[in-house]
Amino acid sequence: MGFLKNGLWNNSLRFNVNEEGSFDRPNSIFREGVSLDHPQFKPERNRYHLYVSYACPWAHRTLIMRSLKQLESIISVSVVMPDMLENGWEFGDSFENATKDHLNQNCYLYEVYQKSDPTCTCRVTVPVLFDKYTQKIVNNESSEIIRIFNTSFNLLTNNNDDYYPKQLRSDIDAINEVVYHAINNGVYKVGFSQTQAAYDVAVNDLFNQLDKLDSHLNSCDYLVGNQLTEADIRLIPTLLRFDSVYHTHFKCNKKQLRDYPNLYSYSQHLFNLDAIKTTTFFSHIIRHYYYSHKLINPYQIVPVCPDPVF
Ligand SMILES: N[C@@H](CCC(=O)N[C@@H](CS)C(=O)NCC(=O)O)C(=O)O
Repeated sequence: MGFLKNGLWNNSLRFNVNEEGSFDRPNSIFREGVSLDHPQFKPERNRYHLYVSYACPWAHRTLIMRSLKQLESIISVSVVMPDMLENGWEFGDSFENATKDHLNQNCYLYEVYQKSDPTCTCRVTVPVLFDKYTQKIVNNESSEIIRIFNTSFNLLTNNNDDYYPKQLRSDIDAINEVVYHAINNGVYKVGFSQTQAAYDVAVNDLFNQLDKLDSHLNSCDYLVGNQLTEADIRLIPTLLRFDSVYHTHFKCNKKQLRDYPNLYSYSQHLFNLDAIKTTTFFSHIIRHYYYSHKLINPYQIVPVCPDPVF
């Protein structure tokens, strides 16, 4: 772990917490779009590169959308190694399915950030959408990268599937808001809490929301509108990681996913979609979490996990 300060790498074990001891996720700083109207970033074949970790739930949603929208031949990908230690995310191919940085031949992801902005002060996170022409990061916020993938390259792919359709937007926005705070970011708030009070609040929010979603899914197959939408694509990466890592490593252990009948069958159904199955790598997930957070697992012990259910 670590961060960039004025363009220089600082090694640090710490993550941001507020005065109450609750995890505070910093905002992503690169927030451009890709469109015909954009002054710089136009939709073009082979122009953009996606940096991901197979362990990371935020990166996972971008990989799912890239696959659903048939962007594999238009947007290339590099996959970091699962361990995120003194130098942050590293490139290499010594762990199965991880890759070197074929684009810029960097050793570390922070070098991609330095190339884009040599004086930036920020955390060095995945996913990153990088422009090969200008050598700039276009966007490092997953919720925006999936919107870019949903529409910006339609003219090149002729894939007009819409995972954020106009008539469902307000329902999708509403569920995204709750799922982000209580579940996607919620598991991190539980796991990185530094006071009992912060933990109690976050863990209650998490399981209250999972209870509600389990009831909601009693009568439908998808979160919104009985079709696969962005809301499902944002939730499923967290659910797939739940029993293997969040339950034990982040102390989200009131229940496992398999204890929720509807959420569990919903997760199995989604996992069996090609775009989700082919982008899920449990070996990266398990290795990353138990190895990379030395503050909460200093001896990097990988516990016996329940058998994977997917
Ligand atoms: N808001 C960002 C969050 C991305 C994020 O926090 N990714 C984690 C991996 S799961 C990361 O790279 N963390 C490195 C760090 O914070 O130093 C997004 O959704 O894209």
